[in-house]
Amino acid sequence: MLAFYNEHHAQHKGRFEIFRGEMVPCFEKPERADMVLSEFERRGLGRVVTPQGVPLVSLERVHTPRYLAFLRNAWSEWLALDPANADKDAFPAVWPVRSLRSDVEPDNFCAKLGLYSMDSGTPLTSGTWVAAKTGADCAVNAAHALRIGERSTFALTRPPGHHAGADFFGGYCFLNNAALAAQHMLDDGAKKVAILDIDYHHGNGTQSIFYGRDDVLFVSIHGDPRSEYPFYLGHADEKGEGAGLGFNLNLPLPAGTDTAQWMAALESACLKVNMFGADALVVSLGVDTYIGDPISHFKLHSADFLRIGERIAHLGLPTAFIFEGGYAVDELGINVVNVLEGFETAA
Ligand code: Q9C
Ligand code: ZN
Repeated sequence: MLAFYNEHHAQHKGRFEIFRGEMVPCFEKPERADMVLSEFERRGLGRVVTPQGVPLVSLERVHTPRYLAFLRNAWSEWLALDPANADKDAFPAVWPVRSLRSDVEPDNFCAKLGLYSMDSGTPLTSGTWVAAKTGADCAVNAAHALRIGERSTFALTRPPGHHAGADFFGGYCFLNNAALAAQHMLDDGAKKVAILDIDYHHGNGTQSIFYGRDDVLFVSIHGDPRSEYPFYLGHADEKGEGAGLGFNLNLPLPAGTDTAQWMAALESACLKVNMFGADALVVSLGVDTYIGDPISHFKLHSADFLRIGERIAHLGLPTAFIFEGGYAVDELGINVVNVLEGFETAA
């Protein structure tokens, strides 16, 4: 398996996130990618390379130009408000909810932060743009490598991507790496691409980006949004719209879901992917389904991740794994690399 490593990931390093009225250290931290890289290398799963930079037009296939301009310029606009902001992360504090207008871009930077975000748990920092852009490079390179004959690739990057929409950040995500990978393969001549999202949280950004389309199948297994982030999307009745009707499958599961229940959902997910007849598969690989995860409520064990990788391999598709969530840092490398090794062993 060929891994594309984001060597700039640590430039995105949030200080705190707001959690139940308190500032707590960020769960989404640089050590996460370090753990995965060292375990990937320790097990000798494959080559680790640096991605080629992709042009901004590739990002515009998924994200709006005005959102990308906002992200690129965000830190300098934040500093322009007050030079003392250099030691503070930027957080949104106001949002254009129902009845307010989101079609007019405000000049005020705090207002822009709200327009282009979905929550206050995702700090924007001095290195966010560089880290997110290099992460998108990893994802597009991982997709391209499949097109030129690799069986499996891995975008080893953070911050994650699946909560980011066409024009907003949130859920620790800024650029939707999985969507960028899928779109790149279509632009390169693939007819159909399936995305399987196994992160604990519903991939609301990925779903919304492809909701009206029949060339991308989105299938997600996740904590029921009635009780779990992102709360406002991810229900079982969301099946796609227009041409996309039937090309979106959500499999929400209750808190406390164990290995047997989760693997049964994976079976349904794989059946749907099989029937779609994709040319390639993108896996949003989050391991926050682990029993020891500090912010999630499923009960998968480390050994289960090997079986998950094996099952995905049996789909028989060129597969790009994109790293998403997983916050039990000590076990993170083992859990992620177990999926990859399970895949490689069975492929
Ligand atoms: N303090 C991903 O796994 N808030 N994002 C949780 C815990 C957001 C998770 C609150 C969780 C987002 C990619
Ligand atoms: Zn997650």
